[in-house]
Amino acid sequence: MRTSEDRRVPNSPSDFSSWLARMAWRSLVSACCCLVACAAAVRAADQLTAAPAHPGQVRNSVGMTLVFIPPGTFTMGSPENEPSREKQEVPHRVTLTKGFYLGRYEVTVGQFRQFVADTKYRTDGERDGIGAYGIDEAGKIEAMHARFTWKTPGFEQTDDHPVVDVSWQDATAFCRWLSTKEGKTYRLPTEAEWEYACRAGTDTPYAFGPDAEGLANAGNAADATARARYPGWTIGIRAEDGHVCTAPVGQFAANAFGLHDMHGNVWEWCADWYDPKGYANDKQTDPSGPVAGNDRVQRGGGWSSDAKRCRSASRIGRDAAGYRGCYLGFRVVLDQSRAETIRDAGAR
Ligand SMILES: [Ca+2]
Repeated sequence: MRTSEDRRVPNSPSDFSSWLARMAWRSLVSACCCLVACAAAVRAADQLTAAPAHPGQVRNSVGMTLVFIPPGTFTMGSPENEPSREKQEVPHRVTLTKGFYLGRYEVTVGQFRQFVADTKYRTDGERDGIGAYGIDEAGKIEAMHARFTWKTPGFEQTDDHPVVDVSWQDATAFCRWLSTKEGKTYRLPTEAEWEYACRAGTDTPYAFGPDAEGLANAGNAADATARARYPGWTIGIRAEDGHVCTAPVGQFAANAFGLHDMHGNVWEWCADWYDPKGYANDKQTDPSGPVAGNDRVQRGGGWSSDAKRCRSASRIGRDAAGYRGCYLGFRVVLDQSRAETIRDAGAR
């Protein structure tokens, strides 16, 4: 604000210099105040943008944390200029009309162990005696064998590691058990829900940007750590991510939704049947995939995957009962309306 002193007309050279200096100082102070105010406004706007549209998360009876994912519209698939993309990643706009809760982490060995202890469940690989894929000492992924199961995939796993060597049917059996146990609705995410959650508002190849080397911070994939242990490996990022096989869940940076390990660690089963031709017949609002098929969708890539397989849009399909990989697990969705009940009941 100008004072009467400022408005007074200078009537000598020295008076004029003094007046000019005073005005310059006031202009500088005013500009600084403006910058501070602008920065505060930007910070406030960022906080508003980042603020969840719904109370953030719930914790369930098996110690699983699930994060609320708000409804929204996004481009599913990859642009035609994305490096290493595949034709099947057809870009198309998809709207999800309902929010949902998604596991912050992949389902762990410890959580799967609770399911098995409660039900005496035997996985497909244990029941049919064919077992699952495992890895040998040289780092070769071996053919499925009875010695490889979710308890013995060929490498050390603690209760905090993601469960592997489970079929799609095993994963959905886990969801049914948890639904019955809590009187809620747990299920695998649809493929659209999975990609929407993985992208968390981004349209780059990875949720952290375009450079695959960022996986060293954001996702456990094939890397220099694995190549040092398995010299026969030629794939992976140049950097070290510190993990040869699976990492305990939550070791890598979360995306903007607060989800960990969407890129890498283990491939994750989705609910949908897999259409290798892309999304030609899928609806654009709350899509749930083809009505029938031979395989179920897997997303996200795993610890033995090259970076391109860990991209947000990358997808493959495998047999629902017969395929069990030591780089393949899952995470679960809790339907929102049911989650509200948990939150209202005061769950942590
Ligand atoms: Ca790794």
